[in-house]
Amino acid sequence: MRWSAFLLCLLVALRALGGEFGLRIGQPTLDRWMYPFDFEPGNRVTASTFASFDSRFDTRDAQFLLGWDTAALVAPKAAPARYLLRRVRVSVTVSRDKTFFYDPTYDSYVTYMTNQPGYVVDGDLGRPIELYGAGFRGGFTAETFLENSAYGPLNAFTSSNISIATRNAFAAQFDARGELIDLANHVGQANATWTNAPFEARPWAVGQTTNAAPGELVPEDSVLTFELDLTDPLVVGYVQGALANGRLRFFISSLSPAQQATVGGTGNGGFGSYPLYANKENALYDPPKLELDGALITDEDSDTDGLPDDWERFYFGDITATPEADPDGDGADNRREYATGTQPLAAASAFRLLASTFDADGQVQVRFTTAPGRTYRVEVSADQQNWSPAQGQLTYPATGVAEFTEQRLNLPPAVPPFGFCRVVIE
Ligand SMILES: [Ca+2]
Ligand SMILES: [Ca+2]
Ligand SMILES: [Ca+2]
Ligand SMILES: [Ca+2]
Repeated sequence: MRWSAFLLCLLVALRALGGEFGLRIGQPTLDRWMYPFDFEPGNRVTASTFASFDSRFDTRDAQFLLGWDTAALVAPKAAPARYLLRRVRVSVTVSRDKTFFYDPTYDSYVTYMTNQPGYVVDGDLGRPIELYGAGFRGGFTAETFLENSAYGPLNAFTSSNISIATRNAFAAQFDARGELIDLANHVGQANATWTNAPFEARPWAVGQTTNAAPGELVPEDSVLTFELDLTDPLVVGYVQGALANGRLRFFISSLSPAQQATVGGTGNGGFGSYPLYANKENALYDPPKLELDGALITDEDSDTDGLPDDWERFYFGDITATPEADPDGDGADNRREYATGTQPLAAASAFRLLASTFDADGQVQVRFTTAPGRTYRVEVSADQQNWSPAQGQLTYPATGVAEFTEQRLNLPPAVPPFGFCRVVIE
């Protein structure tokens, strides 16, 4: 009794209330094979990912949802920008021997559209296994969607009444507006209810293994490791928001060919060559695993220099950094790097205005770099005294770059066009 009380205290003390954290969670809170015809969701010992080119089904037909609840290990409910990340890594164990070819690099969507214009032959054997964020619909959220929640809106469905793009949880990526979108049908799926144009997916990670060379069949018990792309502020922002929420959710998805005939659709149907992974219910193989290293930044500032201790330690290892210094020589001193959410030891990471122009109609366009966990708004002024918010749209045309276009002119253009704008970072 005494011993267990002590253990409890120790666990509480280990939870990161601030400062560095290093999670090694060898068991997910939930894992779910997200496939329409999984009639025992949450209980299966294996999950697979594959494509269907039958127009009745999502092209990314079988997906694998993974979730880790983190609130017991990293304090939730802080502002998302306070969670700084060094590494986010997910790994899964392959539970069937040599059923798919190892491809460690992304294949463009055009390599799947075998009988459509624009088709390009896949240049390397096999299909990559990809990791993405998780999106929810049908009233579900990361809180409420569980291992055994309903697949979609129908209580009972058959292969003829199920419709595409209706699954309640789906592999998702950020679109140009910075919103999470379902990418189940991005390679040119077409039917009466789905007429969207194809688009490129951008995996947050592609599964890597040392158990096979590219193009070789992957043996049973291989570990596929997904190292998250932390150069994308939107992806980092997703993980930050998940830690603040105490629930981290990812999807594994691949367009590996499934063993079924291609009915008037596109793609390499006909031969099964898809992977199988062990779920946490599987006693024979290691379960999916999360490794997450970072720091939670609290306000504590022992040397009262305006740079929080945790921030200084995260980047410099101690608290001797000064706000005026610019150790990476990018023109942004440490105070500014901290305020704008950029990295003080990386010259490529700094807030920069990349362009500010009037177009032919006198509409303002501003391009600038972005950082994780920050929001941006643009204000305009004729005299640099009175500022008003610009009405317009923020888009993310490239990784780490935002573009603001004013939709309704607040400031009539002078001749020649002249005015001031500023970007406010929150
Ligand atoms: Ca390939
Ligand atoms: Ca300080
Ligand atoms: Ca700097
Ligand atoms: Ca920098």
